[in-house]
Amino acid sequence: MSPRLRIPRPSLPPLPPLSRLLAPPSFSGRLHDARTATSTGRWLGLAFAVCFVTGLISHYLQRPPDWLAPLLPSRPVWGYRVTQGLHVASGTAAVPLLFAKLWTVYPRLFVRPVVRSVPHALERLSIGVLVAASVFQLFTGLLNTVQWYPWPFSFVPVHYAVAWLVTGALVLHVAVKWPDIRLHWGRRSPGTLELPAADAPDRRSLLAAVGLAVGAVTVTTVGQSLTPLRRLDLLAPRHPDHGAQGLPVNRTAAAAGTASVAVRDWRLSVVGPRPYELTLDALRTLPQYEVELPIACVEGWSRSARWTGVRVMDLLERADAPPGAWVRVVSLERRGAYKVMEMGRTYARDPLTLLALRLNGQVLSPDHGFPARIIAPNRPGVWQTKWVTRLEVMV
Ligand SMILES: Nc1nc2c(c(=O)[nH]1)N[C@H]1C(S)=C(S)[C@@H](COP(=O)(O)O)O[C@H]1N2
Ligand SMILES: [Mo]
Repeated sequence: MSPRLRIPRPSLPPLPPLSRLLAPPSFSGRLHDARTATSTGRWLGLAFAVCFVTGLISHYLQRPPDWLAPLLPSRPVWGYRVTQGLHVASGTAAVPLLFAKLWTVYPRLFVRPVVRSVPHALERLSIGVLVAASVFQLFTGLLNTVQWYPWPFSFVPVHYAVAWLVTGALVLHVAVKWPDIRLHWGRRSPGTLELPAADAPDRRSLLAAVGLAVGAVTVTTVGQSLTPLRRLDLLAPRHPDHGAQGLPVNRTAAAAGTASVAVRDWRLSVVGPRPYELTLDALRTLPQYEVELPIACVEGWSRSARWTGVRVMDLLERADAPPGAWVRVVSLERRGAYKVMEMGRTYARDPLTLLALRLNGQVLSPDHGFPARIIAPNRPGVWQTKWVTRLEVMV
């Protein structure tokens, strides 16, 4: 008789009792405590504050109410470059910070009872709003920097509205948590004193890792606007050096449908008290000025260039525009959000504001707005209108 082959029966580990499966998980250690939450929270709060303030600046420079439009400053010329560079950099840095903060506090999801009282319910609700709005804001903002809009709503107004939602919920959150924040802010918070020695490196490692992640995303993207660091710009969607004539392009002439403009037929028309028209050759015979100004795109990239052309103030004077006049600039582009641009009198009268014909010493390429484009100091890139065909004097 042959020996019986013994096949071991596969054995599964015993299931834990159902009561344990349904019980909320328990968290020990210091990585989920109030002190770690305060440490990550203050950096996230700083990033959100910078993002909100620079976002408001961007909003009011782009869509000023009527009373504000004439007051917007055209100096410093690099102002919008700095504020918008900071906006996109702080928003990008907020992504790893938000991950860290949510990971630190997620055990709070398992707090039982779910609701203790009406104020407790309201507080949890406000945190739900804060988390949802923050995740939405950073996610859609990041996709906007790569000009990808996989949603049915218009980005700018939604981004603006949700910014207020995030900020309101954040102010409420800080107010509610103020006693905790105060307790755990300083180095010698009670948390530190009670801390078992073995746990201390843990928290430091977590914060160091978060700092490293923030540093890494910042250093590999910030070169898109901070051009001395552009060699390190590995992850930003635009590189300041890549593009026709050494300048990135957001909307090409082909996309705008202006590639086939017949230059022979092109005229600049200036509508005002004394209207007139100029051919491109006639524009070239007017006094030309050269300025060094950046294009600072709302999506975060920015690049300085040398522009040559006719001063807008000279063109307005020729049309007998009164000193307080503002200007409406119309592009050849048939459709598109940036076909028509309005320019307050501070920009219109600024000697640096040009109807540019040349870029870095060469005739404008079609993608940069041939035959003529606007370049003005301290303005969002979206209002540096390309393929200009008409200036309308407004009073
Ligand atoms: N007519 C018109 N002008 C426009 C745009 C446009 O879509 N249409 N895009 C604007 C945007 S968003 C930016 S950032 C700058 C970019 O200029 P560039 O392509 O010459 O770098 O042009 C601006 N001028
Ligand atoms: Mo832009």
